[in-house]
Amino acid sequence: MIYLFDIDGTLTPSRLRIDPEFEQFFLQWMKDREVIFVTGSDKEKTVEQVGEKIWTRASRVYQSCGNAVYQGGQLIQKNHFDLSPELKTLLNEFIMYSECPEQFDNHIEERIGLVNFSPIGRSCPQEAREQYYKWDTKAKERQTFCRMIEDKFPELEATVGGQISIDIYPKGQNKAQVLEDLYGPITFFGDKCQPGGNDYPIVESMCRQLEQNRRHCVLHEVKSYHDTWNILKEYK
Ligand code: M1P
Repeated sequence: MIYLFDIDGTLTPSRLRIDPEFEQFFLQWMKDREVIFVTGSDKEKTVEQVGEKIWTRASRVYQSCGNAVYQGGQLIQKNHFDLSPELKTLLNEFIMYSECPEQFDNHIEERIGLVNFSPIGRSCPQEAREQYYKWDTKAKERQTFCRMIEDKFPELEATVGGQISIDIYPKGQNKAQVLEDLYGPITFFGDKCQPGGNDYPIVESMCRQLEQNRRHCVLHEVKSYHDTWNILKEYK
């Protein structure tokens, strides 16, 4: 069985370090199991959040929604995606017209095979991050921006990732692409499993494979790492 985990909101709070007690539990839990990660984030952020030990103990890590693949600590595969001037212009307009309460720097982050865009700015302090997330849950600004990007650029896909940003990549280069790389039964844990969320493509694809009897799949939609922890305890 392959155990596939999202990171932000599933193993850690968004962009924060893993709970030290859960870290110890998880390191034990990983022993003799095939554990794989899939996240919109880049390697540096993921290592910072889960720690070097967990990151390297995983059999494989799919960063940038599967557009950068690491195994044994090495980058073994990557997809290209260049931010076009037209997309940059649209993102700059979003920054200007965003109605979010406060804004900070670092709105556009170019990663391997993916662009991460944050209307509030990735440099926001933790308190402003939490406030934006609360505000956006009602205002649904990120969902609106995702729809606008996909309307203007039908060759692209935009999905809501963690608390303050969206992930943008070429159509189809979403998290579901990792399934093409993995053989055998899969158990997946993710928090953004509803339409518009960046775990949704993987969930949709797993449900299809299950219906067609192509793969045995188990799905766990969690609200936080606490849910994941409680579920994993049952696997002991
Ligand atoms: O996995 C999706 C995103 O999760 C976090 O998003 P945010 O900063 O919006 O909470 C980050 O790890 C981000 O890099 C990542 O794309």
